[in-house]
Amino acid sequence: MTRTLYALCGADSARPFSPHTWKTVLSLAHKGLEHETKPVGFTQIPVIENAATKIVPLLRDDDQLVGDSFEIALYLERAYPDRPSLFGGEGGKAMARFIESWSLMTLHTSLVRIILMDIHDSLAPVDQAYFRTSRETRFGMSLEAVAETGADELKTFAARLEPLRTMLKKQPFIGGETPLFADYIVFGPLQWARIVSSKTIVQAGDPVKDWFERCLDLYDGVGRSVTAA
Ligand SMILES: N[C@@H](CCC(=O)N[C@@H](CS)C(=O)NCC(=O)O)C(=O)O
Repeated sequence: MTRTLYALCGADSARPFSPHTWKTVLSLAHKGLEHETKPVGFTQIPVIENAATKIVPLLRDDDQLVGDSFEIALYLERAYPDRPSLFGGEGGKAMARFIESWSLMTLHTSLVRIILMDIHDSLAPVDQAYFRTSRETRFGMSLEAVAETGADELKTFAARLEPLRTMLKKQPFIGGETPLFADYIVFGPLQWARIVSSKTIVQAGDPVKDWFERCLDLYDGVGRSVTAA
C-alpha cells in the first residue's frame, strides 16, 4: 500500500503551505492513515502523475488518484468507513459544504490579500515568476497593488471570524466535542497564513486563537510539524 500526498511548497520543500492540502493532512491523520508527502512547486504541479491535475492536493492511495480537498475527504470516508468519521453522517457532509463556502468566500478572499507578498517571497524563483503572472492576471493589478489592500483587510479580519468565535463559546470544535472535517476546512487557511507570514492574523486571547492552537495540537501536533514563519 502506497499513500502519497502531493503538497505545494515554496523554496523550502519542508514547508508545505497550501490551505487545501492542510485540510487533507488533518483528514488523513483523523483517519489514522499514514502517508508520504511529495513536495511540489507551483510549476511542477502540471507534470505530476502524468499530468493528472493543475491543482493540489492530489492523493494517490494505491491505485486511486483523488484530487480536491473535499473530494478527498469524501473518498476517505467511503474507503475507510471503520476509521473515525470525518463528517459524523450525511448531514455533516452537507453542512461541511456550507463551512467550505463560508471559509472560501470570507476567509480565503481576505487572507490572500494579507499574505500575498509573503507567499510570493517564500517561493523558488521559477515559481515566483509563475505566481506573479497568474495572480496579476487573476486580480487585474500588480501583486504590490493587491498587497496594499491587505493592510485594511488585516484590520477587519477579526470581524470575519465572529460566527466562529460565537460558536466556540458553546463548544470546543466546529464538530462539537471533537473535531470533524469542518474544523480542518477552517484550519487550512489559518495554517496557510501561519506558515508563510509572520503577521499576527488572530490575536492572543481570541477564542479563535485557542481553537486554532487546539487544532495544531491534534494528532501528535502534525500541524506544528511545520513551524510558524
Ligand atoms: N478546490 C480545491 C482548490 C485547490 C487549490 O486551489 N489549490 C491551489 C494551491 S492552494 C493550487 O494548486 N494552485 C495551483 C495554481 O495556482 O497553479 C481544493 O479544495 O482542493
